[in-house]
Amino acid sequence: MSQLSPGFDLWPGRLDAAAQAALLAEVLTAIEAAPLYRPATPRGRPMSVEMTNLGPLGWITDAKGYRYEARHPHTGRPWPPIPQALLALWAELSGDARPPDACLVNLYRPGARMALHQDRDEADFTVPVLSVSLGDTAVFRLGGTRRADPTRSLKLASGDVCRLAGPARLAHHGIDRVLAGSSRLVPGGGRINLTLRRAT
Ligand code: MD3
Ligand code: FE
Repeated sequence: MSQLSPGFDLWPGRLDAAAQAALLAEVLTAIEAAPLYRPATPRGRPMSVEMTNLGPLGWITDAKGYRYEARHPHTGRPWPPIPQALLALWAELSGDARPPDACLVNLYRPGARMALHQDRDEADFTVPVLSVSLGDTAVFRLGGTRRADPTRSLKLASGDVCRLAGPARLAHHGIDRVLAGSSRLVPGGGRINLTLRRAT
């Protein structure tokens, strides 16, 4: 594990190839029940990232704003459960005794990106966020609590796990781009990011 800035911990290759394939298979099965969709920002701009969620609550965005909801906005059904392997990873690495209640699934097909933002729709910012990367390598940007703070760029590869805690929990961050063809894990190409959170 390495700490690249206060509160930001990275475990490169924390999941080996077999663990990545097993986790991806579970996520792809869950996606059959809770299809990926392309959300729109509150201002009505479609995001380039496709999303779905796992767990009791899921993060959504639409004309009404950003929030957590218990049901898929298109199917109206509850989100599928968070895979056991992810709950075990949270128990091992989060440093938080209570389990996550939300797991956002982001799919980046070639050309998708995520603008610099903060994650602040959760009730308690003392609870860390844990992120798992699968598939193509992403160029990730990490800044500070203030939008104008300097940023650094680092790569997140398949199997990498990172934790955002303490001062990094409210850091600005985004995905500048995804390196197409850098992994063969995701069918059709691309990158899947799983973020475990406690929303409540
Ligand atoms: C830093 N996801 O879902 S993961 C997001 O790769 C999100 O899909 C990106 O930003 C992705 O909100 C980045 C790494 C990450 C996740 C949550 C964070 C970094 C974070 C929360 C606070 C600070
Ligand atoms: Fe984020």
